[in-house]
Amino acid sequence: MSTALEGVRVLDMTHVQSGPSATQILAWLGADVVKVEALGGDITRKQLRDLPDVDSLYFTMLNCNKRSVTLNMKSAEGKQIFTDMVKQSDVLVENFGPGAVDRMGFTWDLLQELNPGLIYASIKGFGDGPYTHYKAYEVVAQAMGGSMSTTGFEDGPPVATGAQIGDSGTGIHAVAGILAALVQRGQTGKGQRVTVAMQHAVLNLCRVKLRDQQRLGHGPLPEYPNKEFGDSVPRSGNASGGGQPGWAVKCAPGGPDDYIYVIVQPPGWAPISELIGRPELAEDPEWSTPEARLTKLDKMFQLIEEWSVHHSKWDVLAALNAHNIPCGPILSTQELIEDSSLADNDMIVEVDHPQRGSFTTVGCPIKLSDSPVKVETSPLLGQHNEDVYVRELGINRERFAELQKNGVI
Ligand code: CAO
Repeated sequence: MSTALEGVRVLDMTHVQSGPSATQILAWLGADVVKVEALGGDITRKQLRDLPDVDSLYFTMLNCNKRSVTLNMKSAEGKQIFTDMVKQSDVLVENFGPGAVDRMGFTWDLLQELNPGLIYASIKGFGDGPYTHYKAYEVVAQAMGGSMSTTGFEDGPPVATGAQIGDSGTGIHAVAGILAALVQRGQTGKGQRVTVAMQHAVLNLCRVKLRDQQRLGHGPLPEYPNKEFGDSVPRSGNASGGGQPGWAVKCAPGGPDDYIYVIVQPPGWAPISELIGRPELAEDPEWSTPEARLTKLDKMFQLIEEWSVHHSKWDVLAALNAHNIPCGPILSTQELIEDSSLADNDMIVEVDHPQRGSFTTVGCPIKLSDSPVKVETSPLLGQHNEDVYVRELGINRERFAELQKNGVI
Protein backbone atom coordinates (compact mmCIF):
# COMPACT_ATOMS: atom_id res chain seq x y z
CA MET A 1 0.00 0.00 0.00
CA SER A 2 1.25 3.52 -0.74
CA THR A 3 1.75 6.12 1.96
CA ALA A 4 0.44 9.67 2.26
CA LEU A 5 3.82 11.39 1.89
CA GLU A 6 5.39 8.91 -0.52
CA GLY A 7 7.95 10.69 -2.69
CA VAL A 8 8.36 13.61 -0.29
CA ARG A 9 12.01 13.98 0.62
CA VAL A 10 12.86 15.69 3.89
CA LEU A 11 16.30 16.98 4.82
CA ASP A 12 16.19 16.72 8.56
CA MET A 13 18.64 18.97 10.38
CA THR A 14 16.86 18.64 13.68
CA HIS A 15 18.23 17.67 17.05
CA VAL A 16 17.10 17.02 20.63
CA GLN A 17 13.27 16.77 20.79
CA SER A 18 11.13 19.46 19.16
CA GLY A 19 12.42 19.07 15.60
CA PRO A 20 12.94 15.28 15.68
CA SER A 21 9.38 14.78 16.97
CA ALA A 22 8.12 16.63 13.86
CA THR A 23 10.25 14.79 11.32
CA GLN A 24 9.42 11.43 12.94
CA ILE A 25 5.74 12.11 12.22
CA LEU A 26 6.61 13.04 8.61
CA ALA A 27 8.54 9.76 8.31
CA TRP A 28 5.58 7.83 9.72
CA LEU A 29 3.33 9.48 7.17
CA GLY A 30 5.62 8.11 4.49
CA ALA A 31 8.22 10.80 3.75
CA ASP A 32 11.83 9.81 3.13
CA VAL A 33 13.51 11.61 6.02
CA VAL A 34 17.27 11.94 5.83
CA LYS A 35 18.72 13.16 9.09
CA VAL A 36 21.85 15.24 8.52
CA GLU A 37 24.04 15.04 11.59
CA ALA A 38 27.33 16.61 12.60
CA LEU A 39 30.09 14.02 12.79
CA GLY A 40 29.49 13.61 16.52
CA GLY A 41 25.77 13.00 15.94
CA ASP A 42 22.64 14.41 17.55
CA ILE A 43 23.63 15.09 21.16
CA THR A 44 20.74 12.95 22.41
CA ARG A 45 22.35 9.78 21.04
CA LYS A 46 24.59 9.96 24.12
CA GLN A 47 22.23 11.61 26.61
CA LEU A 48 20.42 9.68 29.37
CA ARG A 49 21.87 6.38 28.21
CA ASP A 50 20.44 3.29 29.86
CA LEU A 51 22.96 0.94 28.21
CA PRO A 52 26.64 1.61 27.56
CA ASP A 53 27.76 2.56 24.04
CA VAL A 54 24.40 2.31 22.30
CA ASP A 55 22.06 5.03 21.15
CA SER A 56 19.91 6.23 24.04
CA LEU A 57 16.15 5.75 24.20
CA TYR A 58 15.97 9.55 24.06
CA PHE A 59 17.31 9.28 20.52
CA THR A 60 15.70 6.02 19.39
CA MET A 61 12.22 7.07 20.49
CA LEU A 62 12.33 10.32 18.49
CA ASN A 63 14.08 9.25 15.33
CA CYS A 64 12.30 6.15 14.07
CA ASN A 65 11.86 5.50 10.35
CA LYS A 66 14.58 8.01 9.38
CA ARG A 67 17.88 7.59 7.58
CA SER A 68 21.07 9.15 8.93
CA VAL A 69 23.99 10.76 7.16
CA THR A 70 26.89 12.60 8.71
CA LEU A 71 28.02 15.88 7.20
CA ASN A 72 30.36 18.56 8.43
CA MET A 73 28.50 21.72 7.53
CA LYS A 74 31.46 23.86 8.53
CA SER A 75 33.65 22.47 5.72
CA ALA A 76 33.57 23.80 2.16
CA GLU A 77 32.94 20.35 0.71
CA GLY A 78 30.23 19.71 3.27
CA LYS A 79 28.46 22.88 2.15
CA GLN A 80 28.71 21.77 -1.49
CA ILE A 81 27.22 18.38 -0.72
CA PHE A 82 24.45 20.02 1.29
CA THR A 83 23.75 22.32 -1.68
CA ASP A 84 23.29 19.25 -3.88
CA MET A 85 20.99 17.65 -1.33
CA VAL A 86 18.87 20.80 -1.00
CA LYS A 87 18.27 20.70 -4.75
CA GLN A 88 16.88 17.17 -4.43
CA SER A 89 14.69 17.81 -1.39
CA ASP A 90 11.13 18.97 -0.85
CA VAL A 91 11.42 20.01 2.77
CA LEU A 92 14.24 21.21 5.03
CA VAL A 93 13.58 21.21 8.77
CA GLU A 94 15.88 22.55 11.48
CA ASN A 95 15.73 23.57 15.12
CA PHE A 96 19.20 24.87 15.86
CA GLY A 97 19.83 27.90 18.01
CA PRO A 98 18.83 31.17 16.30
CA GLY A 99 20.91 32.02 13.23
CA ALA A 100 22.86 28.73 13.07
CA VAL A 101 21.81 27.79 9.52
CA ASP A 102 22.49 31.34 8.31
CA ARG A 103 25.94 31.11 9.90
CA MET A 104 26.49 27.88 7.97
CA GLY A 105 26.00 30.09 4.89
CA PHE A 106 22.49 29.00 3.96
CA THR A 107 20.15 31.95 4.18
CA TRP A 108 16.52 31.63 3.08
CA ASP A 109 17.37 33.73 0.02
CA LEU A 110 20.08 31.29 -1.02
CA LEU A 111 17.97 28.22 -0.26
CA GLN A 112 15.14 29.58 -2.43
CA GLU A 113 17.59 30.25 -5.21
CA LEU A 114 18.91 26.70 -4.99
CA ASN A 115 15.44 25.19 -4.95
CA PRO A 116 12.39 27.43 -5.45
CA GLY A 117 10.11 24.55 -4.49
CA LEU A 118 11.78 24.03 -1.11
CA ILE A 119 9.69 24.25 2.06
CA TYR A 120 11.99 25.43 4.81
CA ALA A 121 10.70 24.90 8.35
CA SER A 122 12.37 26.19 11.49
CA ILE A 123 11.51 25.74 15.12
CA LYS A 124 12.84 28.38 17.50
CA GLY A 125 12.10 29.32 21.06
CA PHE A 126 10.53 32.66 20.21
CA GLY A 127 9.15 34.85 17.45
CA ASP A 128 10.46 38.23 16.37
CA GLY A 129 11.15 40.65 19.19
CA PRO A 130 13.13 40.88 22.38
CA TYR A 131 13.69 37.10 22.72
CA THR A 132 14.47 36.25 19.08
CA HIS A 133 18.08 35.38 19.77
CA TYR A 134 17.44 33.36 22.92
CA LYS A 135 17.80 29.59 23.03
CA ALA A 136 14.98 27.57 24.50
CA TYR A 137 14.23 24.18 26.00
CA GLU A 138 10.94 22.49 26.88
CA VAL A 139 10.30 24.06 30.25
CA VAL A 140 11.48 27.50 29.13
CA ALA A 141 8.62 27.40 26.62
CA GLN A 142 6.21 26.13 29.29
CA ALA A 143 7.32 29.03 31.49
CA MET A 144 6.88 31.68 28.81
CA GLY A 145 3.81 30.28 27.06
CA GLY A 146 1.38 30.36 29.99
CA SER A 147 1.59 26.74 31.10
CA MET A 148 3.66 27.03 34.27
CA SER A 149 1.83 30.00 35.75
CA THR A 150 -1.46 28.11 35.41
CA THR A 151 -0.27 24.65 36.50
CA GLY A 152 0.01 23.52 40.12
CA PHE A 153 -1.84 24.41 43.28
CA GLU A 154 -2.63 27.91 44.42
CA ASP A 155 -0.42 27.70 47.51
CA GLY A 156 2.57 26.20 45.66
CA PRO A 157 5.10 27.31 43.06
CA PRO A 158 4.53 27.15 39.28
CA VAL A 159 4.83 23.56 38.02
CA ALA A 160 6.08 22.04 34.76
CA THR A 161 3.83 19.49 33.10
CA GLY A 162 5.12 16.05 32.11
CA ALA A 163 3.57 16.31 28.66
CA GLN A 164 6.24 17.80 26.41
CA ILE A 165 4.06 20.54 25.07
CA GLY A 166 7.01 22.85 24.41
CA ASP A 167 8.95 20.34 22.35
CA SER A 168 6.67 17.67 20.90
CA GLY A 169 3.71 20.07 21.05
CA THR A 170 5.65 22.50 18.87
CA GLY A 171 6.71 19.63 16.63
CA ILE A 172 3.09 18.87 15.83
CA HIS A 173 2.47 22.52 14.96
CA ALA A 174 5.48 22.40 12.63
CA VAL A 175 4.09 19.27 10.94
CA ALA A 176 0.80 21.10 10.31
CA GLY A 177 2.68 24.02 8.74
CA ILE A 178 4.82 21.75 6.55
CA LEU A 179 1.82 19.76 5.30
CA ALA A 180 -0.10 22.96 4.52
CA ALA A 181 2.92 24.30 2.62
CA LEU A 182 3.11 21.05 0.64
CA VAL A 183 -0.55 21.42 -0.32
CA GLN A 184 -0.04 25.06 -1.34
CA ARG A 185 3.04 24.11 -3.34
CA GLY A 186 0.79 21.72 -5.26
CA GLN A 187 -1.13 24.77 -6.43
CA THR A 188 1.65 27.35 -6.85
CA GLY A 189 4.72 25.23 -7.49
CA LYS A 190 6.52 27.40 -4.93
CA GLY A 191 8.01 26.49 -1.60
CA GLN A 192 7.76 28.73 1.43
CA ARG A 193 9.14 29.44 4.87
CA VAL A 194 7.42 27.77 7.84
CA THR A 195 8.36 29.03 11.29
CA VAL A 196 7.01 27.92 14.64
CA ALA A 197 8.08 29.33 17.96
CA MET A 198 7.84 27.12 21.04
CA GLN A 199 6.43 30.00 23.09
CA HIS A 200 3.68 30.46 20.50
CA ALA A 201 2.82 26.76 20.37
CA VAL A 202 2.51 26.55 24.16
CA LEU A 203 0.42 29.72 24.19
CA ASN A 204 -1.84 28.17 21.58
CA LEU A 205 -2.25 25.15 23.87
CA CYS A 206 -2.99 27.51 26.78
CA ARG A 207 -5.67 29.33 24.79
CA VAL A 208 -8.42 28.64 27.34
CA LYS A 209 -6.37 30.26 30.10
CA LEU A 210 -6.41 33.53 28.14
CA ARG A 211 -10.17 33.07 27.79
CA ASP A 212 -10.30 32.99 31.59
CA GLN A 213 -7.92 35.95 31.88
CA GLN A 214 -10.48 38.06 30.03
CA ARG A 215 -13.42 36.62 31.97
CA LEU A 216 -11.59 37.62 35.14
CA GLY A 217 -12.13 41.23 34.12
CA HIS A 218 -15.84 40.66 34.83
CA GLY A 219 -15.45 39.03 38.23
CA PRO A 220 -14.21 35.86 39.95
CA LEU A 221 -14.22 32.53 38.11
CA PRO A 222 -16.84 30.49 39.97
CA GLU A 223 -15.86 27.12 38.48
CA TYR A 224 -12.31 27.50 39.84
CA PRO A 225 -11.74 26.09 43.34
CA ASN A 226 -9.86 29.25 44.35
CA LYS A 227 -11.45 31.52 46.90
CA GLU A 228 -9.55 34.66 46.02
CA PHE A 229 -8.64 36.10 42.63
CA GLY A 230 -6.00 38.64 41.74
CA ASP A 231 -5.15 40.12 38.36
CA SER A 232 -4.21 36.85 36.64
CA VAL A 233 -5.70 33.40 36.20
CA PRO A 234 -4.59 31.45 39.28
CA ARG A 235 -3.22 27.93 39.45
CA SER A 236 -6.28 25.81 40.05
CA GLY A 237 -4.94 22.38 40.95
CA ASN A 238 -6.91 19.67 39.24
CA ALA A 239 -10.00 21.72 38.47
CA SER A 240 -11.09 21.28 34.89
CA GLY A 241 -11.69 25.01 34.65
CA GLY A 242 -14.11 24.26 31.84
CA GLY A 243 -17.87 24.24 31.67
CA GLN A 244 -18.17 20.95 33.59
CA PRO A 245 -16.51 20.60 37.00
CA GLY A 246 -13.93 17.87 37.52
CA TRP A 247 -11.38 16.75 40.11
CA ALA A 248 -9.04 13.85 40.84
CA VAL A 249 -10.39 11.81 43.75
CA LYS A 250 -8.51 9.16 45.73
CA CYS A 251 -9.10 5.45 45.26
CA ALA A 252 -7.99 2.25 47.01
CA PRO A 253 -5.39 1.12 47.96
CA GLY A 254 -4.04 4.67 48.16
CA GLY A 255 -0.86 4.51 46.06
CA PRO A 256 0.55 7.58 44.32
CA ASP A 257 -1.48 6.97 41.15
CA ASP A 258 -4.58 5.56 42.78
CA TYR A 259 -6.79 8.42 41.73
CA ILE A 260 -9.52 8.87 39.19
CA TYR A 261 -10.51 12.09 37.47
CA VAL A 262 -14.27 12.52 37.63
CA ILE A 263 -16.39 15.01 35.70
CA VAL A 264 -19.84 15.84 36.96
CA GLN A 265 -22.12 16.73 34.06
CA PRO A 266 -25.68 17.69 35.05
CA PRO A 267 -27.19 14.27 34.18
CA GLY A 268 -24.41 12.51 36.11
CA TRP A 269 -25.39 13.85 39.51
CA ALA A 270 -28.35 11.54 40.17
CA PRO A 271 -26.42 8.30 39.43
CA ILE A 272 -23.39 9.61 41.36
CA SER A 273 -25.60 10.36 44.39
CA GLU A 274 -26.86 6.80 44.16
CA LEU A 275 -23.39 5.28 43.81
CA ILE A 276 -21.93 7.20 46.74
CA GLY A 277 -24.82 6.12 48.96
CA ARG A 278 -26.45 9.56 49.18
CA PRO A 279 -29.48 9.19 46.85
CA GLU A 280 -31.34 11.99 48.66
CA LEU A 281 -28.86 14.55 47.25
CA ALA A 282 -30.32 14.06 43.77
CA GLU A 283 -33.49 15.86 44.86
CA ASP A 284 -32.07 18.14 47.57
CA PRO A 285 -32.21 21.75 46.26
CA GLU A 286 -28.90 22.38 48.04
CA TRP A 287 -27.27 19.84 45.66
CA SER A 288 -29.60 19.02 42.81
CA THR A 289 -28.64 21.72 40.30
CA PRO A 290 -25.25 22.63 38.77
CA GLU A 291 -25.68 26.18 40.14
CA ALA A 292 -26.21 24.88 43.69
CA ARG A 293 -23.18 22.59 43.44
CA LEU A 294 -20.94 25.28 41.91
CA THR A 295 -20.61 27.06 45.25
CA LYS A 296 -19.34 23.90 46.96
CA LEU A 297 -17.42 21.87 44.41
CA ASP A 298 -14.78 20.99 47.01
CA LYS A 299 -17.46 19.43 49.24
CA MET A 300 -19.00 17.64 46.25
CA PHE A 301 -15.74 15.98 45.31
CA GLN A 302 -15.09 15.19 48.97
CA LEU A 303 -18.38 13.27 49.07
CA ILE A 304 -17.39 11.38 45.92
CA GLU A 305 -13.98 10.63 47.39
CA GLU A 306 -15.48 9.26 50.61
CA TRP A 307 -16.95 6.58 48.33
CA SER A 308 -14.12 6.14 45.77
CA VAL A 309 -11.45 5.71 48.43
CA HIS A 310 -12.93 2.27 49.20
CA HIS A 311 -12.70 1.03 45.60
CA SER A 312 -9.92 0.56 43.07
CA LYS A 313 -9.71 3.13 40.27
CA TRP A 314 -10.63 0.34 37.83
CA ASP A 315 -13.82 -0.49 39.74
CA VAL A 316 -14.70 3.19 39.93
CA LEU A 317 -14.05 3.52 36.19
CA ALA A 318 -16.48 0.68 35.49
CA ALA A 319 -19.09 1.91 37.96
CA LEU A 320 -19.10 5.47 36.63
CA ASN A 321 -19.03 4.45 32.98
CA ALA A 322 -22.00 2.18 33.57
CA HIS A 323 -23.87 5.49 34.03
CA ASN A 324 -22.11 7.28 31.18
CA ILE A 325 -20.18 9.51 33.58
CA PRO A 326 -16.93 10.79 32.05
CA CYS A 327 -13.91 9.84 34.15
CA GLY A 328 -10.33 8.72 33.76
CA PRO A 329 -8.11 6.74 36.12
CA ILE A 330 -4.69 8.32 36.57
CA LEU A 331 -2.46 5.86 34.70
CA SER A 332 1.16 5.48 35.72
CA THR A 333 3.90 5.12 33.13
CA GLN A 334 4.19 1.45 34.10
CA GLU A 335 0.48 0.91 33.55
CA LEU A 336 0.70 2.64 30.18
CA ILE A 337 3.67 0.68 28.90
CA GLU A 338 1.92 -2.57 29.89
CA ASP A 339 -1.52 -1.57 28.59
CA SER A 340 -2.68 -4.17 26.10
CA SER A 341 -5.29 -1.89 24.51
CA LEU A 342 -2.57 0.64 23.69
CA ALA A 343 -0.47 -2.17 22.22
CA ASP A 344 -3.47 -3.34 20.20
CA ASN A 345 -3.76 0.20 18.82
CA ASP A 346 -0.06 0.25 17.86
CA MET A 347 0.51 3.00 20.41
CA ILE A 348 2.95 0.96 22.48
CA VAL A 349 5.24 -0.69 19.97
CA GLU A 350 8.27 -3.00 20.11
CA VAL A 351 10.98 -2.07 17.64
CA ASP A 352 14.10 -4.04 16.70
CA HIS A 353 17.28 -2.00 16.92
CA PRO A 354 20.61 -3.18 15.53
CA GLN A 355 22.53 -2.37 18.73
CA ARG A 356 19.97 -2.52 21.49
CA GLY A 357 18.02 -5.63 20.57
CA SER A 358 14.52 -4.32 20.86
CA PHE A 359 13.06 -1.28 22.56
CA THR A 360 9.58 -0.08 23.35
CA THR A 361 8.34 3.17 21.90
CA VAL A 362 5.17 5.18 21.49
CA GLY A 363 3.60 4.65 18.09
CA CYS A 364 2.01 7.13 15.71
CA PRO A 365 -1.16 8.68 17.13
CA ILE A 366 -2.35 9.81 13.68
CA LYS A 367 -4.18 6.96 11.94
CA LEU A 368 -4.79 7.18 8.20
CA SER A 369 -6.88 4.42 6.64
CA ASP A 370 -4.91 4.47 3.37
CA SER A 371 -1.46 5.13 4.80
CA PRO A 372 -0.57 2.55 7.44
CA VAL A 373 2.40 3.22 9.71
CA LYS A 374 5.02 0.60 10.44
CA VAL A 375 7.33 1.84 13.16
CA GLU A 376 10.91 0.99 12.25
CA THR A 377 14.19 1.51 14.04
CA SER A 378 16.05 4.80 14.33
CA PRO A 379 19.24 4.83 12.24
CA LEU A 380 22.75 4.40 13.52
CA LEU A 381 24.95 7.47 13.08
CA GLY A 382 25.88 7.79 9.40
CA GLN A 383 24.28 4.45 8.58
CA HIS A 384 23.03 5.73 5.23
CA ASN A 385 26.10 7.69 4.08
CA GLU A 386 26.77 5.28 1.27
CA ASP A 387 23.10 5.06 0.20
CA VAL A 388 22.68 8.80 0.05
CA TYR A 389 26.10 10.02 -1.07
CA VAL A 390 27.14 7.27 -3.45
CA ARG A 391 23.91 5.81 -4.76
CA GLU A 392 21.67 8.89 -4.71
CA LEU A 393 24.03 11.87 -5.08
CA GLY A 394 26.38 10.01 -7.44
CA ILE A 395 29.60 10.67 -5.49
CA ASN A 396 32.15 8.13 -6.70
CA ARG A 397 33.75 5.69 -4.27
CA GLU A 398 37.14 7.35 -4.41
CA ARG A 399 35.75 10.73 -3.41
CA PHE A 400 33.53 9.07 -0.82
CA ALA A 401 36.65 7.59 0.81
CA GLU A 402 38.38 10.99 0.66
CA LEU A 403 35.39 12.69 2.27
CA GLN A 404 35.52 10.14 5.09
CA LYS A 405 39.25 10.57 5.53
CA ASN A 406 39.01 14.35 5.57
CA GLY A 407 36.26 14.46 8.17
CA VAL A 408 33.65 15.87 5.78
CA ILE A 409 31.25 12.96 6.30
N1 CAO B 1 28.12 20.28 10.94
C1 CAO B 1 28.78 21.25 11.61
N2 CAO B 1 28.24 21.99 12.59
C2 CAO B 1 26.96 21.73 12.89
C3 CAO B 1 26.19 20.74 12.24
C4 CAO B 1 26.84 20.00 11.24
N3 CAO B 1 26.20 19.05 10.57
N4 CAO B 1 24.97 20.72 12.77
C5 CAO B 1 24.96 21.67 13.72
N5 CAO B 1 26.15 22.27 13.79
C6 CAO B 1 26.54 23.37 14.65
C7 CAO B 1 25.77 24.62 14.29
O1 CAO B 1 26.33 25.24 13.18
C8 CAO B 1 25.88 25.39 15.57
O2 CAO B 1 27.13 26.02 15.63
P1 CAO B 1 27.30 27.63 15.78
O3 CAO B 1 26.61 28.02 17.06
O4 CAO B 1 28.79 27.77 15.83
O5 CAO B 1 26.70 28.32 14.65
C9 CAO B 1 25.84 24.28 16.60
O6 CAO B 1 26.20 23.08 15.98
C10 CAO B 1 24.43 24.05 17.13
O7 CAO B 1 24.13 25.08 17.92
P2 CAO B 1 22.82 25.11 18.81
O8 CAO B 1 22.71 26.49 19.33
O9 CAO B 1 21.64 24.64 18.05
O10 CAO B 1 23.12 24.01 19.90
P3 CAO B 1 23.09 24.13 21.50
O11 CAO B 1 23.35 22.76 22.00
O12 CAO B 1 23.99 25.20 21.98
O13 CAO B 1 21.59 24.57 21.84
C11 CAO B 1 19.21 24.34 21.79
C12 CAO B 1 20.57 23.63 21.84
C13 CAO B 1 18.15 23.28 21.73
C14 CAO B 1 19.05 25.21 23.06
C15 CAO B 1 19.17 25.25 20.54
O14 CAO B 1 19.42 24.46 19.40
C16 CAO B 1 17.81 25.95 20.34
O15 CAO B 1 17.50 26.92 21.01
N6 CAO B 1 17.04 25.48 19.37
C17 CAO B 1 15.78 26.09 19.00
C18 CAO B 1 14.71 25.79 19.99
C19 CAO B 1 14.50 24.31 20.17
O16 CAO B 1 14.22 23.57 19.25
N7 CAO B 1 14.58 23.90 21.42
C20 CAO B 1 14.10 22.56 21.77
C21 CAO B 1 15.17 21.65 22.00
S1 CAO B 1 14.48 20.16 22.57
O17 CAO B 1 14.29 20.40 24.19
